[in-house]
Amino acid sequence: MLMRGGTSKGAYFLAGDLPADPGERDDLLLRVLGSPDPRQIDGIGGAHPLTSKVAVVSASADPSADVDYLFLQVAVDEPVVSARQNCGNILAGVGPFAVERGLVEPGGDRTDVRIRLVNTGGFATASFPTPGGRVDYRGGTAISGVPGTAAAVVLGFEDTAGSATGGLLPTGRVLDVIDGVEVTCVDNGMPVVVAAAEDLGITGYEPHEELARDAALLDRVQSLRLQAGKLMGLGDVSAASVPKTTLVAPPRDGGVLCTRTFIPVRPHAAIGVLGAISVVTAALLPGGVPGRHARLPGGGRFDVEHPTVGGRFDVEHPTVGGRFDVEHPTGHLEVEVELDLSTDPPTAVRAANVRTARKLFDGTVYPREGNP
Ligand code: NQM
Repeated sequence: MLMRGGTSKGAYFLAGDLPADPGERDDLLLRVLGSPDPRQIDGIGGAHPLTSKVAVVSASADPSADVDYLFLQVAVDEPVVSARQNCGNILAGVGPFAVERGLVEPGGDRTDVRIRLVNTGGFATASFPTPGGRVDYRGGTAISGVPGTAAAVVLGFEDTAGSATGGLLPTGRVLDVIDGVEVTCVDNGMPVVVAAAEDLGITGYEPHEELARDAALLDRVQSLRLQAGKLMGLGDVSAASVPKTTLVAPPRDGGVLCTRTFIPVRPHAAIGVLGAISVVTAALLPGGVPGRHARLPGGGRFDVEHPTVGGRFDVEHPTVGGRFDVEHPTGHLEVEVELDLSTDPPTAVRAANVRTARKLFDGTVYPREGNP
């Protein structure tokens, strides 16, 4: 089934319809999507990382989950399929797909599907309308980057900290200096290197197309993420889709923070779901880079010095969080994030986001024959 999930698009498969051997599976998926080829002309990929994605879904063996979701990023112009990251956008289609394929019984007017995130561990619950026992994709929810409106798919996340790296602060610090630039390396569902846009010589308000033409900037982003990858315990990330890099600036359109994100070096027209959750997490840590540029609501009393993140927090009310509007090149992404600062490192309590998804096509795909 071809689905739009949030601001991404991908091919959704039942695990049992794909080869069990990961090498054979990846070889097939490259041919299905049409990679490697910058136009993916001989496959169903959309010639962009955000439209060259795959979800593999199966009933979960974990008693606390309904389904398992494995996300695969199929590179566009290289013969590479990577399972090293989550995708919160493609996740939005997983619950509806599970109901469409009969893996989950619809639960009345709305159905909640509990999803195990196979790539990284952690869980998500997707809640969406199923009136009369059928998924209803129609609705009044607009998300920026998608024309029109559709039904809301409400996503709640648990256990996302250290998704690919093992820790919320994978370097063990809230601040690192790479190439003379202060960065905060964070992983609350997505490993991200966060730096101030001004420290890389841009305002942070440039259109993403302009950033894509700035070869010197892209070289600096690549250098930052290669070194950050090592510090974050990810090893050599030259061929990996993580970590992402996000450059931040003060908000200028009513949000809490303005962002320009690179996936991993190509500028994103928006920002990923778990990417935004991770950047907001970093902004909530008192000693981190993005907090200096963010306009965070509330604040609260900070009484005690935190050993790792430096800032002070209220021991009686150690939970910080709320709903945050993140500005990106083409609009806004709203995420909910809650952290407990009384632990060291801080604990990611929960996160949430509203997406929409839509079934686009259901049928038989005919992969190109031969080697990718
Ligand atoms: O961060 C792009 C996207 C994503 C990932 C990327 C995502 C997420 O916008 O949860 O959704 O970071 O490669 O779909």
